[in-house]
Amino acid sequence: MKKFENILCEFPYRGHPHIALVSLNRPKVLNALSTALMQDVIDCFFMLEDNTDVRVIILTGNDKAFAAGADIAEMVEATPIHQIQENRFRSWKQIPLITKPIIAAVNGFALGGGCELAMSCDLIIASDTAKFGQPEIKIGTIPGAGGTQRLTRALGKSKAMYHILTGDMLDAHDAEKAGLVAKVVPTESLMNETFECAKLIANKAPVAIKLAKEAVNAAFESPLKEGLEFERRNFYLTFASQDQKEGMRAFLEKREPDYKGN
Ligand code: DAK
Repeated sequence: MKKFENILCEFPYRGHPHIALVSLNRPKVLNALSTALMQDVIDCFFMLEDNTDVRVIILTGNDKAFAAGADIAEMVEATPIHQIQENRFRSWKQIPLITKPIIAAVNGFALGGGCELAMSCDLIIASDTAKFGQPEIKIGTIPGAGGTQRLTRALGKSKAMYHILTGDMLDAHDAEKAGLVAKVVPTESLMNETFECAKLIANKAPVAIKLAKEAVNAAFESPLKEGLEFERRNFYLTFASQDQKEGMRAFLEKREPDYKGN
């Protein structure tokens, strides 16, 4: 497994042949998302994407922070022209290219880019001490990696306005009530619960999982009529896979399916 400077990558995770764990690892700065860290994340995601044994990726931080945002020290003197010239944020745009499900396991702060990174994952499991927010307004800027769009879709306009215009954080239970978070669990069981969720996904047919992920994401990017058409095509496509035959036969034969990923 390749070594990265700013993250840890574990595969197989807890001995599971299809689950990988990626941990953000700049604890001294609450996992501030520097350009180098984000490059490591995306390089690692692509490495896992290319490994056909990997079916689910978990992304996490540490006890205090998932990530407290982009690295302010790196941004403070930036000019628009430098940011365009250096294309500093290019790795962010590549996250949607990952076709395997990514679960964010969030402990502590998920702020600014940290909240946006969690929202870029496919689902979020949060510890009961997690705090979400877009505090950019407090430092004279606004969200830049999807916060105004994804938080608004998750919370609705009024709540998103409140959090984005005041910079006030949202606790884990409010985030769950609003649908931003799939599940809130006690801090000490965050990784166990996330692993259980990853196992539930990893033992399904991998092609169907990818097609389902793609179809759910289409709900955010298309009008209903187009989204329904997209879903129908992906549904038909699952019938080209051996795993669909295996899944339905196993049901009728009252046994567990043995998915091969084809
Ligand atoms: N960047 C750099 N350093 C950070 C940091 C950050 N975002 N957050 C925390 N740190 C550092 C602190 O400076 C401190 O360093 P030392 O003083 O020890 O050297 C250390 O981490 C511990 O932090 P604190 O001492 O502040 O810890 P506290 O527990 O007192 O407070 C806190 C925790 C999370 C409330 C506080 O650290 C905080 O408010 N942090 C900043 C949160 C924030 O404003 N985040 C938004 C940043 S802007 C884009 C992509 C992404 C973005 C934009 C565009 N594109 C794709 C275009 C994202 C922008 C942002 O995220």
